[in-house]
Amino acid sequence: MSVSAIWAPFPQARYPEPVSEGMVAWWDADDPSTITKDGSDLVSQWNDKSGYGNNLSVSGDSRPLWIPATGKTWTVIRTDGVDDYMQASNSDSLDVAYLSLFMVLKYNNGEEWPMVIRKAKSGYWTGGWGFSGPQDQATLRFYAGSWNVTYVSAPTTDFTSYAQLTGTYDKDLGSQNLKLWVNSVLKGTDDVTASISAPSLDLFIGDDLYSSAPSERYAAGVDFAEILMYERVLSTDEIAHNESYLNTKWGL
Ligand SMILES: [Ca+2]
Repeated sequence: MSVSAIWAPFPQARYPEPVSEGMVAWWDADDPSTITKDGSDLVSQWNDKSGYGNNLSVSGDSRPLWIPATGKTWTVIRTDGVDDYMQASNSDSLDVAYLSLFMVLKYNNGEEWPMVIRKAKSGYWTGGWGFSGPQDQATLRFYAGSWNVTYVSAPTTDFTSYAQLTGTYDKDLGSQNLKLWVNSVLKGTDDVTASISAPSLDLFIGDDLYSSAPSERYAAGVDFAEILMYERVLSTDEIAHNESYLNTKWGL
């Protein structure tokens, strides 16, 4: 028996694992074992790999589309920018006081005030944290506390190709509590000390349900590749590790 025959059944790791300490959600669109879809590739569930069971789900016309691997990208989950979203029920683990967020995504289209990811505190505009756009969609904002007051912006054109973003929020810093990097370049900081803990509302990607009618929702058409969420602020070395993991994995 040849060496290759002995080892062939064992899959080789393609990249190192992300930091695990403090991870409360891990959605990986390139892991088919986490995705439930129908024969039309409409996704009804996208499971969390953190161990906390913060699974995303949705039904009916709001199901996003699973996109098979093409070119340098792996498989991704695409919200249509019309009515697609996914929702993770509120949980103790998602109710964070500190935050590190890593995402790989591409922005395709959306409505005014497109909402990419959000964990609101009370009412869809209020409190919590998220990554969303203003009315003109010229920028996308990583915000904490208040979507229209305390945020760091990046041009939406940063995300018209696949990009990696890192956002951190440390409520205990005296200033520069909120930071956003895109492709490892710091886009800015903001001073905010508001609580982002969200005792009651669910986490959403692609859109949310906290407005009165579908016509008043804020859909974002996004190719979601991977999302990592932590309940603590990762160190500089840990951030570099996760960015290297994501950039290597997704060919950025
Ligand atoms: Ca749809």
